[in-house]
Amino acid sequence: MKIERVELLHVAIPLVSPFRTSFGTMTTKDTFLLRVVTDSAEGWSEFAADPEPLYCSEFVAAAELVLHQHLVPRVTPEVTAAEVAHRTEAIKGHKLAKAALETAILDAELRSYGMSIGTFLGATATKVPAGVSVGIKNSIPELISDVEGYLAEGYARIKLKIEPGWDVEPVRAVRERFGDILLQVDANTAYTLADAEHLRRLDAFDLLLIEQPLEEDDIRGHALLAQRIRTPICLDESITSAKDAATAIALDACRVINVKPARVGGYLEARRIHDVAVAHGIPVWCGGMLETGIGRGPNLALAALPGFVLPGDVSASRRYFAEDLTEPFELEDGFMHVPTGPGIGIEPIPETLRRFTTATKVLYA
Ligand code: OSB
Ligand code: MG
Repeated sequence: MKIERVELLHVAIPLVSPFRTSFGTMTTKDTFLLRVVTDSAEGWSEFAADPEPLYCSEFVAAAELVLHQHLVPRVTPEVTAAEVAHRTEAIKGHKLAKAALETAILDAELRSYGMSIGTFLGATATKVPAGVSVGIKNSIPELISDVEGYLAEGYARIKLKIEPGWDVEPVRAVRERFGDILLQVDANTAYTLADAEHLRRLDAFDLLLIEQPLEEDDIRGHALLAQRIRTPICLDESITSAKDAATAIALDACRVINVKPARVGGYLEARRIHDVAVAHGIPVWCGGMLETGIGRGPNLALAALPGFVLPGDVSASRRYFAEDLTEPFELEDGFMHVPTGPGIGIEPIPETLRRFTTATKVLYA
């Protein structure tokens, strides 16, 4: 497949409400899309990180530079999606930037074959149960009211963001008020092993899992914590490859894995993590990064693989945005439908994209 043009489009889309985590508060989805034009089809992707390196070390400006100067030159003019990781291997790190590049090329390639990404990855479901990630709130009543709204909409699972000072009490309040719902928490690395006894108090609430309690590079810490709490540990930030997943599983550092395609360099590596996890009997679920429809479409396809046995952070467009860049993804009886069209199965609405685009840059022509 011959690449003729690569464009980077900065977009800024307001969130319906601020999203607060242990690492910061987001009010706008401020990122970029990649558009790859080839001799046979056009492909789209979305960069998953933010303007500031708070969730991970990558950020928008750095990704733009590394794509322009180091990644795009290595894949042009002729490449297949399967070759992208290999060709860019010499460039250390920058997995989210690599994922954006590989995904746009994969989208173009699959569109040229008329094949959906779900079919390509091995999806076995046509719809997937949707969870929702609920940010840190100013008060427990505010949290209860938000969770009540999401449950009324039909979400199949609630994830509460936690941090020191906002953990046991909000979890207790939600459990007491809503009873036997699927409930889990995400700390985004906010604790240390010294907090083990405190975190053990969460064992009383029968959570599905606690996501990434400790630092990203602390696999051993997670293994030690796992011996001291009953709540299953799920890793997010720590897992950046199938190799990491195999290591974490072998060291008993996690009993569940959050698979985010962007964090691991793309959908091909995400599928390998799924395969490693399935081989070890480790359940996985599809994480999210508050993506627009461009990121959500392919995430839904991944979430339809058979090892994705827990509801993912794949919520409806309206949970994030009053207006999405694509036709909105909607919740139906607690499920989200997997796109079936060629490639990622969704594209930006031109007029909407134009309104939300703040700058365009040609990376290759
Ligand atoms: O840790 O899973 C996370 C959003 C941005 C960055 C990191 C995370 C999240 C979420 C939201 O939890 C998931 C979503 O609904 O997209
Ligand atoms: Mg997380």
